[in-house]
Amino acid sequence: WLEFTMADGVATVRLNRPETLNALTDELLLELQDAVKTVERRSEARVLVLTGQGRGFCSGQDLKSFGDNPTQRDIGEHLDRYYHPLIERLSGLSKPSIAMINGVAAGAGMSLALACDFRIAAEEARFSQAFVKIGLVPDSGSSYFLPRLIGISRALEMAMTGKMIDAQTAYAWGLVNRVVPLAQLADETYSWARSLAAGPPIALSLIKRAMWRGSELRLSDALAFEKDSQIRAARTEDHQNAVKAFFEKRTPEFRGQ
Ligand code: LHQ
Repeated sequence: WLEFTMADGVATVRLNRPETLNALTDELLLELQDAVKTVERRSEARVLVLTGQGRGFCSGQDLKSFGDNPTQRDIGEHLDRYYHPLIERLSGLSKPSIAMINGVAAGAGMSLALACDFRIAAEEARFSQAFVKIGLVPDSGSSYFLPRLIGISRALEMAMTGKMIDAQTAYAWGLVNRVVPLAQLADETYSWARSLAAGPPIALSLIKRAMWRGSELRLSDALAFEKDSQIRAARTEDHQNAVKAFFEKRTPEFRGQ
């Protein structure tokens, strides 16, 4: 249910159930997990591009295959088995990942795009936290990634209304890195992907980890780090001269000492 191709150091994983806008079945989710594992393992794969076949990127959980009336326990097991390992592997991939968003991304389909490092969207792309429309809550990482990307207020707006956001709005909100006409989507994505593939793999991997680490420090750790920095800053002549200048009502001159 998906295509895996490799060229110029770029691995492309294409969801391939276009008749359902690439809705996620158990089989497809397991294939996706395997594909991400393969990208992690193969050294010639230096960047991952995730995209969809047809007019959709991904419409989220296949609502037909999931059954009519799942119990809470079923859903918990389902998430544990099919979604969580995938989202952790995708987000934790030691290589850059780009979601090439060719069309609608809804529910867990939007979560997949959020778990990538970059999002490049066609003008036709649309985004919905569709969960609430069927009485559910954001899952597969949406509650983690979305507020970090667009802020809590807009994340709540999307999550509580489920409303469709167009590509331009997604760009304005910082949800996607680029919006391009559909005809240029592949060119734009692969030129970006190839330049990442030519980058220093170890440094890229460390940068990715450092950025997430930085955003995940607990307040107490962040305060301790700030304190160390502040002690160093407060010892400088520049700081002492600036305080003096303040009381003397003149502009300080910073000398880097
Ligand atoms: C679909 C789907 C789909 C099956 C379109 N399934 N067929 C949930 C539950 C349990 C455990 C774990 O996690 C989750 C997480 C989730 O992802 S919950 C959210 C699930 N996704 C949705 O609720 C989105 C449902 N789809 C839609 O709202 C619309 O299809 C969107 C807005 C995505 C696109 O609308 P349109 O462009 O108007 O296309 P369409 O609705 O006509 O869809 C085209 C076909 O695809 C259609 O089939 P048909 O035979 O009539 O041509 C749809 O039935 C089918 N399809 N999404 N998720």
